[in-house]
Amino acid sequence: MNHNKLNTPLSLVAQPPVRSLGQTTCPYCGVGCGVDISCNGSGRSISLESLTGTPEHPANFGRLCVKGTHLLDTNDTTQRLLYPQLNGERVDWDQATDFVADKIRQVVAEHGPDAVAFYVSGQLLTEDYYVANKLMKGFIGSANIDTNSRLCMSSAVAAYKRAFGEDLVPCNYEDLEQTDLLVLVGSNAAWTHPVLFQRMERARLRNPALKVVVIDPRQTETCALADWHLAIKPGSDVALFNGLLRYLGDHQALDADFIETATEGFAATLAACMPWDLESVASCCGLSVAEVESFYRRFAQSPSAVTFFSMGVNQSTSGTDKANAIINCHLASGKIGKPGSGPFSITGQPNAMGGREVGGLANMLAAHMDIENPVHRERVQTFWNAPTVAEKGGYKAVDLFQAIDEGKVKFVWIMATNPVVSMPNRAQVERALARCDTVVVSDIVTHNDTLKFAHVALPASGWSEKNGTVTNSERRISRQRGLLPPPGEARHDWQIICEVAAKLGFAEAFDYASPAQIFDEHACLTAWQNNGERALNLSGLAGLSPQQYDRLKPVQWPVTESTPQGCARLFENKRFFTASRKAQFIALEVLSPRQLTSAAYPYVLNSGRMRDQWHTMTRTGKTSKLLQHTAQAQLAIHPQDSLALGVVSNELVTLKAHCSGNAPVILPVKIDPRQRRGEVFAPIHWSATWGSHCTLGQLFDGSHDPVSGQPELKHGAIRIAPAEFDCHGQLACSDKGLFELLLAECDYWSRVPATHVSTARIAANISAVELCRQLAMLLPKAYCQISFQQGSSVTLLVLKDDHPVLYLSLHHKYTNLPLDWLDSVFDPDGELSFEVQASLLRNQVEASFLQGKLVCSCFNVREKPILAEIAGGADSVEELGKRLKCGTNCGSCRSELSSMLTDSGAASEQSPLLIEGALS
Ligand SMILES: Nc1nc2c(c(=O)[nH]1)N[C@H]1C(S)=C(S)[C@@H](COP(=O)(O)OP(=O)(O)OC[C@H]3O[C@@H](n4cnc5c(=O)[nH]c(N)nc54)[C@H](O)[C@@H]3O)O[C@H]1N2
Ligand SMILES: Nc1nc2c(c(=O)[nH]1)N[C@H]1C(S)=C(S)[C@@H](COP(=O)(O)OP(=O)(O)OC[C@H]3O[C@@H](n4cnc5c(=O)[nH]c(N)nc54)[C@H](O)[C@@H]3O)O[C@H]1N2
Ligand code: SF4
Ligand SMILES: [Mo]
Repeated sequence: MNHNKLNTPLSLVAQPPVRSLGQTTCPYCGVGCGVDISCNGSGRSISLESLTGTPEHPANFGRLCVKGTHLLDTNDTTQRLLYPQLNGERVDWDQATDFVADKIRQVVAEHGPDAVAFYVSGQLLTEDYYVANKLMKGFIGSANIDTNSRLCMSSAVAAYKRAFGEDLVPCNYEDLEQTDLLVLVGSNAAWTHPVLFQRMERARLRNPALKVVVIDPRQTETCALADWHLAIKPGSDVALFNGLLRYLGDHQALDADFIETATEGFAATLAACMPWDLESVASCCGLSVAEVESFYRRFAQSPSAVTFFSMGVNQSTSGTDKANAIINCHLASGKIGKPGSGPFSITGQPNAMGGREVGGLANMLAAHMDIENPVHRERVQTFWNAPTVAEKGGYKAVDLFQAIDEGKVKFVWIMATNPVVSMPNRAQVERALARCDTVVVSDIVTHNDTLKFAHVALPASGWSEKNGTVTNSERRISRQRGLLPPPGEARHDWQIICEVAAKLGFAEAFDYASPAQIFDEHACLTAWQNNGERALNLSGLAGLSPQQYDRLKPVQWPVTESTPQGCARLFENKRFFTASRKAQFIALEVLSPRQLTSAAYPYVLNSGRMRDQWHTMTRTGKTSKLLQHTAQAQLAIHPQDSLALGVVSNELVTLKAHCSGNAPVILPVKIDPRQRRGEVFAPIHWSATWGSHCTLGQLFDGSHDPVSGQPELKHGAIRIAPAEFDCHGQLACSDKGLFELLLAECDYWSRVPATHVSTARIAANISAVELCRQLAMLLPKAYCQISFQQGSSVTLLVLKDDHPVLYLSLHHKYTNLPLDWLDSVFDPDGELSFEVQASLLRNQVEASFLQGKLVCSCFNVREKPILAEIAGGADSVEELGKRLKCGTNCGSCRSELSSMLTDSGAASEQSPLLIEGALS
């Protein structure tokens, strides 16, 4: 007998690896791509080994963008919130939820239910969202539950409701491939919905007749696909589409039969468009008459058209009107309810649509029923068996933070969103949260700008641990499956909400054993007393067994007896969901943005997304791989404007608005001829966690659309001036604690993390020599310091056991070493040669490292080798892929490769964007 084996504990006996396939959904954008994950092990000792797109998922057919491709690189448990905290101290769950429930009870007793609010997120799963909405509206008895989706697609929701009687997105992704005309309005899909953009590219190749129009003040990467780019004056979209409606009328391009049988309000709407002839439109939109006319002619003549719209439409003080102006044109030309046609609002977040379904906005009830409608209220209350039901709409996001600031709301529970960064009027949001009696934050990370204000921090489970459903932009419900156990004591959002509900005395109504049960209740509610009144009907998904729920295949709602496999396209029968069953035209006035430029604030501030980052970077910021494309926030500005300001590329400028608060925003300049003059663009992702002056939200004043309540986040009015600092520099330090200590000494800092070392751009109001002396005083005595001074510049290299711990270079004007070279110097496995030390001290780098910026993150291909191949004859993206592999994996850089080819005049005739094996 083998005694050794007998004495070995069971867990140490080598077990054969258990391999399995986990199928789930990407947690980022509203495309809703399926991902396949190969898992190893079981129970608590499971690991996720590799990830690919799900070949059979109808949203992506196997493709993923760069963010999805790198999901596993950001999924470790570092920086995860692991335990509940009360005023910064670890407590157990019972203490935390007792505290939350007691506070809610106390505030309701003293000030009424409207003094309590939830601020939730389109990144919650439908099941989380459902219980949060049910608790607030049916049991606490207020409608004060609003969501970051207010900042995202509430204008589209309001427009759909006005036109169709219900919040219904008529189209699906196949329409993008079946259309003859694709109009992208206020969407940078190449970066923000990359897998859909790849489908558009492919459609373009298959159908040479397909034309693409991009309507965006900036010339974005999306324009690589465009036949026409209309660089519209910001905020002027209503004029453009009002003009289109008039043009359709003037050129016999109306669908009179459809207008007559399926719509109402056409005559008044057309009358409101009469002032908008070609000249007036061109002048209002800052375009030429020829540009306007060629777009109009194409729309009028095209047998089908999809208008794909996003934040350039929604995030506006006339966002709802912009969306209705688009819808009007589709109704008038009958380009709706048929293949390849329709006004297609594209959602940003993975579950913005699911949130809409459960009614997670302050002006909705649940299952597309209305708060103002007493029949709906009664119906929902009875279904929930609830003690009460909110009788009027609650505070919408901007008003909510104002109400907190005014002391009207005394308790707020924030879930899965980072409003201190993402809301406009940051100064007010910070003040409101600092004043609020109780701020509860459920999040997955230990630090973000909002958690700084939390009295209670609750650790939620994250993607890869959560179990439930999400609905994408084309109404497709997909399962997100929990593959890993939540780390530490983290719990699922729905569990946390239900536990608090139970402690409030509502245990019976929140006694769910699993997300499957919650989903079932939601599906039943959509079907309950529906009678064809509401399109949102999931009766075909009611009563699923836990196994059926677990195996649920992606399906587009409505799912009913008549559409058991789901429904790809709405309104094919020309029946809408208004009282008359007819679609409504909305007559629209052209209004200017509210935060207007003036002599004091002459520049228009536009803001939006970068290719590789997700929102406030709590996840995508964790891997240096996703920071290589854009390492730092920059302000894109037209060359003439930078000349007028006297700033050159990479120099720091200060940005101020009338609502700025005390400190300015400070960003380095990126000179970009693709900007319109007088308009600048900044990315939204960087926050106070990332830099001392990266608080963009303070520059937008909270002006919002009167119908939807959606804040304007594309049109701030700002003043720009060169930032005055006496010294500028670069800091790299491998000791994280020391790094933070040093940053705190600088007047300006902005993190640029690398793999082996923390680095930052810094600046101060003292001389380089003085700052160096001050920082050196904070260093441990045992370290070896070598410094080098030349004129007003100074460099400092600090070594421990011959390994670099710190590198600091300070100058009167900013210069920096390339990040990847610096990073390689700090590689703990590398050797620091004398030559490298000398280069560092002289602030120089060997030429071989200067390969330009990273273009393809998957294969680490940089700008210079690509340009060299283009110079050497590569004339298509495909050819570049063959030579360097760039663009052949996730494809996110292909539009950029295409731009590089076009810029260098090398693009071949044939559209260069397809790669072998893309979507079939
Ligand atoms: N990489 C990445 N992808 C994302 C996200 C992310 O954080 N990172 N977030 C997701 C989310 S939640 C969302 S909502 C979507 C947003 O997706 P998009 O809406 O595509 O992205 P944005 O960059 O916010 O803005 C789109 C464009 O609107 C333009 N614009 C500004 N003003 C106007 C105007 O007045 N008229 C017109 N026609 N255009 C205007 C801007 O110049 C910008 O290029 O992206 C989703 N996808
Ligand atoms: N200036 C400007 N501002 C904007 C925009 C703009 O274009 N310009 N866009 C707006 C838009 S469209 C959007 S959608 C918002 C997005 O803005 P936010 O929603 O505020 O940004 P995120 O970084 O996505 O915040 C999500 C938070 O939830 C946490 N989290 C992740 N998963 C989970 C989970 O499962 N459970 C819990 N409890 N927490 C989780 C993350 O760590 C993070 O802190 O920004 C808006 N703000
Ligand atoms: S396009 Fe990218 S971010 Fe969006 S769902 Fe697909 S993989 Fe995720
Ligand atoms: Mo969004």
